[in-house]
Amino acid sequence: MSGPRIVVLAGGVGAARFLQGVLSLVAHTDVTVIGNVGDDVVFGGLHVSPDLDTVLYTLTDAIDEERGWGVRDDTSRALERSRALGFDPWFWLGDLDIGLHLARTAWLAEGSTLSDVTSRFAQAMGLRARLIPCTDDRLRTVIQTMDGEIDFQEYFVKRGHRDEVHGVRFDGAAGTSPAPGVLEALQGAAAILLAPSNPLISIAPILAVPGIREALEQRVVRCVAVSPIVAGAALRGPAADMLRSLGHDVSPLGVVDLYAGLIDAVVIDDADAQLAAAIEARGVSVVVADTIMRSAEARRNLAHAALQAAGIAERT
Ligand code: FO1
Repeated sequence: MSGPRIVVLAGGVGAARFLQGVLSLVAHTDVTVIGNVGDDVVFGGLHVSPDLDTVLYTLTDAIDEERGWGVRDDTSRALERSRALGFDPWFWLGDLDIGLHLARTAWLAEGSTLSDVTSRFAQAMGLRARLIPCTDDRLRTVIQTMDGEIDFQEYFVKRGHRDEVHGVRFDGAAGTSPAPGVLEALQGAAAILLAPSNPLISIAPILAVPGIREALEQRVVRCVAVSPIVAGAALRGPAADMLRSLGHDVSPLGVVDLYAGLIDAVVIDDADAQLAAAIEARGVSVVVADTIMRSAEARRNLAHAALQAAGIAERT
């Protein structure tokens, strides 16, 4: 029996952990995940889709939990060989992970779309939730710094996200279309959730695909965001520094402002409870919860808070 359909806009690690919570509460086949592709990279000729893969590996229990990305217990023999040959493997790809990128790269070269390839992986790996890239077209996040424009993974991994960010651009976004099923999922949803991902580099690229932001603006169901900012800091990654350097408030308030017109409610951490009144003054209702997601129980509780804010009663 199918229940209310839930659509989640998702980045990488935080989103994947939140999705584990969602899938512990609702039927997997009722969930559609729309994933970010702005941080995709072609490395050593292989097409890597870090955010899609992080969701796929996490939800199929293959993830390296400690790092939050890549395959658990993976080895690095291929990269060691490449280094011995004089290549600089600055982007770490484990041997098992490389197997997936080989298949993706080959199938894309044969003319398959990224969403076809993603659904083949999902099926082969036993993922029953639907995972769709936001677009099948080329969209790349570019970071503007003092040294000029830098590709996302070069900024994030090679340069250790140390550059001050002066701007973010989604190269190619204007010419993209939503992947098949994206708009239909949004239009048929009983609730839409924005995962606790970086609003500037994980959710914004998804919203930059023409049609997706408009679908959210025209929603007839509730849309709930989970703040990735807690007590003035990001749970992971450069979100706090980026918000600051781009002139946004480094708090759930800054996140809510970035989502103006797109959300009806936000889940904020207990540590930020004092911001509830200021957020509600902007017409966005607030649910206060533990958003840290240390354990399976915490992920489930956070998902429960978001679903409740969305007006969804779970079946379990
Ligand atoms: N993050 C790193 O900090 N260093 C890496 O070498 C690295 C490699 C990598 C390979 C595959 C993959 O799926 C993710 C990988 N990540 C790595 C994480 C990735 O750069 C980020 O988590 C996301 O792009 C940010 O959302």
